[in-house]
Amino acid sequence: MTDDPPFGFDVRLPGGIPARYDNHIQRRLSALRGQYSDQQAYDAMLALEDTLLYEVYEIRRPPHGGDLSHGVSIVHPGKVGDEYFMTKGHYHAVLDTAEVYYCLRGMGMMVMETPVGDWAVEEMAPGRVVFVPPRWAHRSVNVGRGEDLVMLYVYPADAGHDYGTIESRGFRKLVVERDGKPALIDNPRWAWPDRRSSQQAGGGQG
Ligand code: PAN
Ligand code: ZN
Repeated sequence: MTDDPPFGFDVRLPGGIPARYDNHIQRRLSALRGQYSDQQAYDAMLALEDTLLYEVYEIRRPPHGGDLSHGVSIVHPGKVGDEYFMTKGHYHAVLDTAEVYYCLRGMGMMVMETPVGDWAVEEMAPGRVVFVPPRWAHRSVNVGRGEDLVMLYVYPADAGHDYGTIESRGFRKLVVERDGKPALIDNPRWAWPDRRSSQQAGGGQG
């Protein structure tokens, strides 16, 4: 618990950089190693430049259950092969914590899934809110043409981040460009989390 006084700040468009923030994260292509399905395109792009994919302006709050971390995420436009620029994506370390996103600018997809393999994708456009329920991993994807995807987010300050699960198998669905439009395809690298090992274990029973 802190005794911080209330505060307000502007998020001016089109830039979307909040007038107040505590921390600025920049994530580049090298941070998404292994996440893009077209490895050749990834390697070729990285050889040229470690391109800036997205930025987060964080209003950090102490990890207290009643407090709310928030900020603005900006995913830049572009593709690796035919797969759009996207965030790493994560589960919250405290799995039972939700998040709200509000799209201020651009066109995007929020790709979500649960530890038992349920998945969902919600479109993002200016003025649209997406609610990410507790237990749902989430990744934002910029499907716009040449425009930043700017979103305000709010989540419990004690949620924390678990990146490892997504790093190891990715999301179940990938967002790629097909005939000039975004489309969902299955991620060949993805595998059933728990069932795989239990199927193998039960394989001898016919
Ligand atoms: C967001 C994300 C932000 C960047 O603040 O952290 O969009 O995505 P990655 O953290 O996956 O790199 C959020 O969901 N916080 O919980
Ligand atoms: Zn989150």
